[in-house]
Amino acid sequence: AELTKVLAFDFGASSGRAMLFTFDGEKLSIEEMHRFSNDPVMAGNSFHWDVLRLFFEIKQGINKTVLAGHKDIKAIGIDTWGVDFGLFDKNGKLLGNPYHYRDTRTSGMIDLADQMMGKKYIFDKTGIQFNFFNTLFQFMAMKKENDPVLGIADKMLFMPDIFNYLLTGVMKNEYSIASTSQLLNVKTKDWDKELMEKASIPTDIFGEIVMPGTVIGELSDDICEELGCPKIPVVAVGSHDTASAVASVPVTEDYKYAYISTGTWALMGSELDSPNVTDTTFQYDFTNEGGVCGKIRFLKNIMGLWIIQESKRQWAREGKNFTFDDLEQAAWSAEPFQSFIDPDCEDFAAPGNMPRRIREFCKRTGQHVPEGEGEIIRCVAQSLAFKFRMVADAIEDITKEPLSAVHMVGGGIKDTMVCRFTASATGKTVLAGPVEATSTGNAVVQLMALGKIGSLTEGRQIVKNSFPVKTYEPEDAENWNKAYEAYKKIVTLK
Ligand code: LFR
Repeated sequence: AELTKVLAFDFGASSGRAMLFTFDGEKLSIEEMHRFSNDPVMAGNSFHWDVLRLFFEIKQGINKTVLAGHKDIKAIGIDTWGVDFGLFDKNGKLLGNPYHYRDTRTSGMIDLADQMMGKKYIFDKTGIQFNFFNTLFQFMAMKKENDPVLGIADKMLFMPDIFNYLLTGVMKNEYSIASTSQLLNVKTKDWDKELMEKASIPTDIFGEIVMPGTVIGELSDDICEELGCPKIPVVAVGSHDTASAVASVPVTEDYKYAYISTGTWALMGSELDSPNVTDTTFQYDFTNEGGVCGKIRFLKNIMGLWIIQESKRQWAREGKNFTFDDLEQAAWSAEPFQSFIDPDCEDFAAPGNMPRRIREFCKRTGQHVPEGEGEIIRCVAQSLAFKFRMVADAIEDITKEPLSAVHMVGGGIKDTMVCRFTASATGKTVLAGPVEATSTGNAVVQLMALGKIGSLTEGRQIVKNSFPVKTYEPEDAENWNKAYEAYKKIVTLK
């Protein structure tokens, strides 16, 4: 059979990778060509992405792929986390370092926006949930600080748009990533200038929106010269990582399910054909993000494995170098259901000493205070699983249809404890896989752009044929249900 190779770059908040996908017409195979850490830098009280370093890693990834004998890749696609962006002057030069979405300059901006426009107005226009870090609030913070860069900015590009531009010289704004900004109109799928005017932010720096599957351009001559490669097309994929991850959910039959794209974040929701922008959705603070092939990602952001990852980093800073396996072992030996946290409480949003903040949360809420790492991890993992239950209940309440299964995809499924807990907490079968969800969805859209895959359904069938899916059934329903009642006294879904 004819083989088609594409290269998918996927950037997460803490690492990135270049994955080579080979498609034989029926199955995909995957090979890691390059993996690198993504190390944001705190400098002068601001938290930034090291964007040139990340671009360097893209070039490394292409070069390694070429050197391994894969000059014949037919396309390249890039996805990253949402909302963050860079500004460019009229000569096409980058103005400063993009900010990390966890930078605190946006604090207070949701309230300010509420005063200026009303949250309901913003939600009705955009269909997007209120995350303090949304692009809208980042611009409002720049405006409030009189950031001089705003005066000379000519174009705004989101992170994946930046990399596409640096590779091809072409500036475009891809739809799925643009939808995360809270500046896009959910109905027209184009920039909402009226909203921008009301928010007193620039209206003329936003570019042409292109849909996932659009060819942005080819590698520039300079890049080809530098890397010794041919003029490979660069495809705008579902360039928001979550859009790519959802595209890989291996569902081929028609049944109601929720997906959870797990990693640092857990994005839980369902896929819709059109946006759900109602009072109920607004109250639940669900989001309608843009997906591939015209789909809407109706979901909620849940702070996923972030608290566990950050706890591990804290223990390392204290000289205790646990592996994730060590932590899982310790958690299994801790007492179940002793205390709960709300993973989405703002206490846990910024990096820092999570074990201390968890203890403080439990103390403040009159619960058993978890001590060792086993108790801490068990507390976080169970709290996360119950949050999934809460969101599953909300989806069922909004759509008035029961969910028959939960599909978990992404690197977070390596945490088998959380997968098991999710099945038990939700009382639903969990189907876990693919683990490389984001890069797989990225590759599927590239292959669609190349005309090798005909539809999203076909793509999902191919993913199902290609990668393992592990099943987890609920256990110990009685105790989990009882504990859920206790959890609901501590945590509410807002
Ligand atoms: C996941 C993700 C989420 C987004 C968050 C911040 O990696 O892209 O979807 O809300 O990061 O951008």
